Amino acid sequence: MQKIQTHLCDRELIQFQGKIQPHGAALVIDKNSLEVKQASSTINQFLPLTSGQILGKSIQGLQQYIPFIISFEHGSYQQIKSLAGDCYLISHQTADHILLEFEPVLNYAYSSEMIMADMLDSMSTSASVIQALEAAAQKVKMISGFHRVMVYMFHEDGHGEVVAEVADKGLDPYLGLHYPASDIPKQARELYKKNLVRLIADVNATDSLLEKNEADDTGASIDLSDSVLRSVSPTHIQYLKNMGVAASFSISIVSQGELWGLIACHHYTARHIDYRQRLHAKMVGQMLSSIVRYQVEEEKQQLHHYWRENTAGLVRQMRQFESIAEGVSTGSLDLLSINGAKGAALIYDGQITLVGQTPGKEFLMELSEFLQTAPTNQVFQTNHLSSIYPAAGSAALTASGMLCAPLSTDLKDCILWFKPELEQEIKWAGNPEKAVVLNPDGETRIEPRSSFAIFIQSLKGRSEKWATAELSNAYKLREEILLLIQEKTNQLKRLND
Ligand code: BLA
Repeated sequence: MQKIQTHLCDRELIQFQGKIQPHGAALVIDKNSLEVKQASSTINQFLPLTSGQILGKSIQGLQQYIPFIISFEHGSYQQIKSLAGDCYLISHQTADHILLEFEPVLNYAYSSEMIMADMLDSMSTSASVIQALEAAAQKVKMISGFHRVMVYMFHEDGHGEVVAEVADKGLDPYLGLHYPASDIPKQARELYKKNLVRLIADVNATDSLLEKNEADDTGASIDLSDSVLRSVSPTHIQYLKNMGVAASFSISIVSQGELWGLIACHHYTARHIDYRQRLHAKMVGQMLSSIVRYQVEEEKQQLHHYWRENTAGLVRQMRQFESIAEGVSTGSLDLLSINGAKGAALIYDGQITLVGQTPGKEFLMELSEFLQTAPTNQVFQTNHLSSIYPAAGSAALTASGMLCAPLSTDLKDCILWFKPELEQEIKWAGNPEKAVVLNPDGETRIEPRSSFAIFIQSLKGRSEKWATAELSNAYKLREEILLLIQEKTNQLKRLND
């Protein structure tokens, strides 16, 4: 059920709602005719014209109000005078339209040079990635003035964790809390990879509709992906209200083309920060993205490289020994050199050879018999062995995770690697099983959870997950051992002939 509901979240077309947040105004202009096709009802706060009066006019005819529109370049912005005082005029392009957005300029003291210098300074003095994350959260707090600024990191399965936090005194910390993947659905993550910041200035505000002439067929199909005022999914608004948050601001952290996390900010009253403040926060996010890219990813890459080199080394070493068992257990490299396992067993020709921390041989013989009933003869893994083999519960301490490389089709011969149990307690902000609830009205409406009360899940019998690099090394070693076995059999045959 949870799956179906999550799927419903993923389907909402968040960039095609045809509405904007009411602290600014928007015009949608046809690229060819330069005619105003849509106008938000709030346009009269910035220009002495109502949306009705503006619709159908050529943008060139509005030059007395918007004197400096020379460039409609994607992402360009300029400051102009308007009825609402100084405002930013921000321009974006879609396939057929130009989107012009108006937003008030607010008092804001910092220059981009200052933010940049400050960020570079703390980047160069941060001793660890966590310190860099904290420094970035500090900067965003300074720029935005939000009550709480968090760095929210995604785990491999899509759920997230607050890994750094700067919050005003008196607020309960969210540091260390986990949130289910469905809190930020797929299409939102895709959008956030391209559009790096978003502000929800007031969850209680009524959105302003993009109005159009009746005869017009542009409809709500205008793509507001790049809009800086885009109205936000009602489900997410409800989520923020349930959390007690009145304004939310978030900045993407992207590493190697993937959304690595967000800097997520909360305010407990409505809060508008202006376009330049958001640009500055975006800059901090981009710098943080490069730290993550270079430090976190580099560390991972280096480890994977090390394991890969060791795999090649182990293959060479194996060939220098009389038996495979000796080759993978007695030299300077062994079965534990090629991945993060803490124990390994080679089961070959009825013999068991152990390396590191493993369950006893009796247990392994029984496990081997169970594995012979496995529906595959390919490399496979689990980080929760007792879920497929309940008897493993007793050996969880050493063997919660198992990676198996079969060496014969009946699986009598194989290599097993083990990872120990992670003493893990996950603190969820609300029960993750109830992250999505169906609206009582009908099957197709969904709602976010209403309680964020801490829910402790203790994970027993689970190990750290196996990385793709660990699997590919197991494949490689298996291939080489099969080759070696074949060569030895051939040699033996030649000797006997
Ligand atoms: C969007 N969900 C978001 C965003 C965040 C979160 C940060 C981006 C918008 C923003 O800046 O507010 C989630 N916010 C969090 C989390 C923390 C936080 C985890 O502060 C932790 C501290 N949400 C649900 C369910 C659905 C859902 C059940 O709980 C789906 C039905 C949807 N979340 C949802 C949608 C968006 C979203 C649709 C996109 C909003 C948009 O950009 O229009």
